[in-house]
Amino acid sequence: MLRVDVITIFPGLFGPFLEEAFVEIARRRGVLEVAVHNLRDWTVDRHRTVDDAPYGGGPGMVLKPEPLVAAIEALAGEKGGARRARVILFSPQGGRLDQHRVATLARAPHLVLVCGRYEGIDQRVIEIAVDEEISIGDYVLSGGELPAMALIEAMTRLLPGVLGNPESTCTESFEGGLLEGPHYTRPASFRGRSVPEVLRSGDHAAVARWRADAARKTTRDRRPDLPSGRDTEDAAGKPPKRREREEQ
Ligand code: 4FV
Repeated sequence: MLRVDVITIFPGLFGPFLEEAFVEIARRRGVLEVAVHNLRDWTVDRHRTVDDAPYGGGPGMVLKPEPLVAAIEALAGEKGGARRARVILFSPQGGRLDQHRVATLARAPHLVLVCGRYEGIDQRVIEIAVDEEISIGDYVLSGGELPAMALIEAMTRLLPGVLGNPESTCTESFEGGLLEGPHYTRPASFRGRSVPEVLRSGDHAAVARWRADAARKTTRDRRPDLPSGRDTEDAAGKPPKRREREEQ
């Protein structure tokens, strides 16, 4: 069972996300537990203040250390001490989230996800209470709530008994480092475009070869940066077109 505690100043953002689709199924089947906490519950002043102006001046506000550290230690325990959970902060400074990291975190079994807001959080919170910073991409969001949902969604797909056919996670993008090739379903012809014959042949070996080829080609063409996007010969053993082009 995976337990996830989320710390945010906008708990309402998570409502529908937790009540729909695979996340709802995983919670109902008892393989996922998600508790969303309002950071303001750890403030001590009557204005429930969570932010303040940045030292050194400049635009925007910064999340204060006291409520954040109090919330994290209440939910995860003290860093280094009897810590009960792995504490993750989402920020552009974090390590890039990928399928491999998702698979590791899905086995946690207890995560505390810290959702920043404003310009960010006081650096001392990271030093005192955060185990890992994660980025979901090189763009700036207004908060860590969507990254938290992205991680929960990605982990949920890997939890036992959630996806109808566990087989499907094995052939997914990034499994084996390859992107998936194209998908087709009925009708066999649409606006004059037909489905590749081999996919309707019933010849499972030929279909598997076609799909492996298509996955390599898609990875080579779309994500040559991926390890498996480089120097993968296609089934005919022809070296990737790109290298040929370069060699010209
Ligand atoms: C982000 C990202 C991100 C930065 C300041 C929230 C915002 C604000 N998190 N991947 N990209 N966070 O832009 O994870 O606090």
